[in-house]
Amino acid sequence: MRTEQPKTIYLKDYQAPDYWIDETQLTFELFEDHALVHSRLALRLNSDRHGAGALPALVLDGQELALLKVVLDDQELGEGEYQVDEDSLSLQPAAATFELALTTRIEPQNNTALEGLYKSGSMFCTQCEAEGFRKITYYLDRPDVMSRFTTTVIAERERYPVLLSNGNPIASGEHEGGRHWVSWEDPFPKPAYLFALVAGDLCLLQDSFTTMSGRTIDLRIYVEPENRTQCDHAMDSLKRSMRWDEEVYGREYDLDIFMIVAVNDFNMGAMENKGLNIFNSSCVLAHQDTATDMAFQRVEAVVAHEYFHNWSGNRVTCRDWFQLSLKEGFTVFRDSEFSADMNSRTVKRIEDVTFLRANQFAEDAGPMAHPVRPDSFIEISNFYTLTVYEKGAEVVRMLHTLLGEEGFRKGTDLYFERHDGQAVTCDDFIKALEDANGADFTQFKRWYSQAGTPRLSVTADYDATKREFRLHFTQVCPPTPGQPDKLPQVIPVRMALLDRDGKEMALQLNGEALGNEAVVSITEAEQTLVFENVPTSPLPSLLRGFSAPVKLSYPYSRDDRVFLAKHDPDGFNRWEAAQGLAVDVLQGLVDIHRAGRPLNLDQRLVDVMRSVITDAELDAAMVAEIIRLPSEAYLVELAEVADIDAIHFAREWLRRALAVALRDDMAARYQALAAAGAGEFSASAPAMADRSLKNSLLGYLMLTGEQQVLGWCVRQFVEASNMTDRQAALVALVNSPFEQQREAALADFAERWSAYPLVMDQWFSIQAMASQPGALERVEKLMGHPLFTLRNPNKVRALIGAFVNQNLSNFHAIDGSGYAFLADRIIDLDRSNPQIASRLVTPLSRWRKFDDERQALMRGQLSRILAEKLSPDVYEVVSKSLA
Ligand code: B3K
Ligand code: ZN
Repeated sequence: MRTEQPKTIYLKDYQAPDYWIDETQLTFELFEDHALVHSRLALRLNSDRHGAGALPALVLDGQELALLKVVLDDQELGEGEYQVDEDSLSLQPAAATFELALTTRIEPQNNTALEGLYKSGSMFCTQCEAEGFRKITYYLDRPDVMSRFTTTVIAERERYPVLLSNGNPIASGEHEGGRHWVSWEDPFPKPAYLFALVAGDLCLLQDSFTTMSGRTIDLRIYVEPENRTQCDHAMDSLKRSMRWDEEVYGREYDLDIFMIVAVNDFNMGAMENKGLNIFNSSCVLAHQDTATDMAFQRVEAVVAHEYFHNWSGNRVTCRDWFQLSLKEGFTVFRDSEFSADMNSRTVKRIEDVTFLRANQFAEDAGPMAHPVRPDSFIEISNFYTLTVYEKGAEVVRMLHTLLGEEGFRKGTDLYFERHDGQAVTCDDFIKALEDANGADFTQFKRWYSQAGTPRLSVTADYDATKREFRLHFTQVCPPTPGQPDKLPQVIPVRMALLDRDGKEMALQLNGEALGNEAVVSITEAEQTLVFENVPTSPLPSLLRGFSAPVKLSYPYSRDDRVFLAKHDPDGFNRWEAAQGLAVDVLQGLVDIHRAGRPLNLDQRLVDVMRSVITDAELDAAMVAEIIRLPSEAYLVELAEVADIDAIHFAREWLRRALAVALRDDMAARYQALAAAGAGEFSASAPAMADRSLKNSLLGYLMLTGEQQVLGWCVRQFVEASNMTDRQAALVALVNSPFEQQREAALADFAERWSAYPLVMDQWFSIQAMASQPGALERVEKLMGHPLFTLRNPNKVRALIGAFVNQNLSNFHAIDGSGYAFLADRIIDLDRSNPQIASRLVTPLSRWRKFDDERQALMRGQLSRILAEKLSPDVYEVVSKSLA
C-alpha cells in the first residue's frame, strides 16, 4: 500500500527495454518464517535502443522485498553503489553484457494478497501474472523480456516432499538437516509472469499422452491426498484438449512433462505457467458425488483454456499488458470452440451469449468501459475483464466468421510460425491473418480500439412489384469514458430470409446468388441491402449464432417471435426468438406493475414453452435454455433506469404463472426424466442435458406450492445419486416457502459435506442467492460460520460475491444496507487482498443504472471507500466509478 497517488500507464508510452535477460538462474531456500531467493541474471544491452556511448542505468522492478545482497560481475556492491525505492532497484552497469546476482528475503507465510510466492494451507505456490514476480525478486518484470529459466528449490523433505518448477527436472539431492533440493530447467525462453514454483506434500495422478509426432508426454495432476479421487475428469479433459489442439490448430505440446497443481487459495480460476499450470482446486476437482455438471463443464473448459495458452500466450506472448487480449481473447475463443466440439455447439453458444449480454455489455456501458486493447491503466490486475476476455473472444470469432474455417487456420498457422518465441501485439495477430488471406482488416481493427457495445437497428420493407426486400441498417456506438465519438465498425451479420413456412429463401444480392444463408458485412453508419428476386414478403433471421457482439433491434411483433421460435431452421435463433419474446413480455409486465395494474400472462409465451417441453425430439439442453427466463441482471442491463423491485416482482410472477399454466406438461416431463435418469450415473452430454432440464422443471414446479411437488423435491434431495440433482433440489427448497423442509435440508447438507470445502462453497452461495427478504442478515450470520473465512477467495466469492452479484433485489434494498455491507467488506478486504477487494466494487460501480435514491446511496458508499487509504487496485475502480 502506498501513500502517493497511483500513476496511470499509457500504451502510447511503450518503449522496448534497455536490457535483455538471456539467462535466469533462481535458487529458493524455503523456511517456515521466510524464504531466501538467490538470482543470477545474464544481462545484455538492447542494442536496438542504445548504440555505442553511455550505458543506460539498469532499473529492475521489485516490491515488498528485503534486499540482502547485490553482486555485479562477481563484485559485491556496497550500499552507495545502487539505489532502492518502493518499486525498484537501480544501478549503473559498466559493460554492455554483465552478470548480476541478487539475494532477497521474503515472507510467503504473510503474503495474503496471493500474488508472488505465498502459502496456500501448508503448500508453497506462486502467482506471477501480471506483475507478481517483482514480489519474489528484483527483475525486468515485463512480458517482452523473455529469458531461459533454471530453478532450484530447497526445502525440508518431510513437509515438502514435492518440489516443482517450470520445464524438465534435471537434478535433485539431499542437504543436511532433512532438507532436499530439486533443479528444473525450462528450455523455452519466457517472461517472468509464466514462472511458477510449488512445494508441498502432494499426491499425484499420472497419465501419458502420445503427440501427433509420436512423442510421449508425462501428464501429472498434483493434489492434496484427500482429493486424489477427484482428478480423473481433469486428466481426461487435458488429454482431449491436447488432441483437439493438434487436430484443429496443428499445435503439438513441446516439453516432455505437463503438470497441473490444485491449490485452495487462489485469486482466479487458473494460471498457464509454462509446463506447471497452477489451478484453483474448484477448476480441477470433479466427482459426481461432490461436483455439479456445471462444475464438470467448468473444469473441462479451464483445463483446456490453460493448456491452449501453451501456444496462444506462452510460445507467442504479449509485448505489453495492453495487448492482453492477444492471448486471452484468442484463448477464450479457442476454449469455447473446444467445448462446443465436446458438447452441444448451439447450447454452448447460448450460454456464452447469455453471459456476455448480462455481464460484458454492462461493463461496456459502465464507468470501467475500455477497449479490448485498453489505452491506459493504473493497475493491470483490474484489466483482466470481461471485455478483454469475452469481448476479445467475440472479436476473434468475427475474424473467424469473415475468413471462414480454412482462411482462419491459414492465418493462425502463419501467426504461430512467424512469431514463435516472440512477444507481440494485437496488430501482429491481425497482420498474420491479413497476410495469409490477402485480407484488409484496417476498419475491422476499430473493434480493438473503440469501447462500447454498438447498437445495430434494422428495419425492412418489401416491394412486391419489384420483388425486392430491403434491409436498412443503422449502427451507433455509444460514447464511453474518454471516447465521446466513434467511427462505424465492421459488423458481420449472418442471416437468412424465411418464407411463411419457415423455409429459407435463396438469397440474391447485387445479382450474386449467396445460397440460403449469408454473412453480410455492415461497415457504414447507415447502409441498405437490397435482396432481389424475393417472391413473398419474408421474415428475416438476423445475426445468427450472434455473429457480432452488438445490440440488435428489429421491429418483430410477438407473433413474429413465436413464429421464429418454432420455425427458424437455425437453433440459436430459435432460442433467440424465444428469449426476445420473454424479454418483451417481462418488460411489458414491469411497466404494468409500475403503473399499479394487475399483471396478465401472454398465452403466446405459454404456447412456445409448452411446445418445447412436450417436444421429445429437441435436445433437452436446448429445451432447458429456452424455458430459462432472462436473468434479472440482463433485464437491468436492458433498462434505461432499472426498477429492480419491479423487475424482480415481474420475473417471479411470470415464473410462477408459467409453472401454474404448464403444470401438467412440466410434471409429466419431470417424471419421465427422473425415471430415465434413475439408473447408473453418466457424465455424458445427453445425460447432463437431461439433468439440466429435469432440474429446471423442478424449480418451476416448486413455485406451484403443491405438497405433492414438495414430496418430489425432498425425495430428489434425499435419494439423488449425484451432486447436480441434490443441489438442484436444495436450491428449489431454499427458494420455497416451506421453511421447515428448507432448514432441515440445509442442515443435513452442511453436516454431510462439511469436510468438502468446494461443496460448502455451494452451500454458502445457495443461501446468499436466496431471494426472500432477509438475505443480508443470513449472509452476515454465515460470515461467522466456522468454515467461512475472508482469507480464502473462493469463500469470499461464494458468500459475498454471490450476494452482491446474484441477489439483486436484496443487495439493492432501498434502505442501503446491502451497499453499506459491501463497502465495509471492500475496505476490510483491501488490507489483505486488493485484487479480490477490487473485483467486489463492480456492483457499486453500476450506480448510474438505478433511481436517484439508490444512486445517492451507492455513491455515498463509493465516497466512503475512497476516503480510506487504498490499494491502487481499489483506488482505480472506485475513483473511475465516481468520475
Ligand atoms: N492468465 C491467467 C490470469 C491471470 C490474472 C492475473 N491477475 C489465467 C488465464 O486467463 O488463463
Ligand atoms: Zn487465459
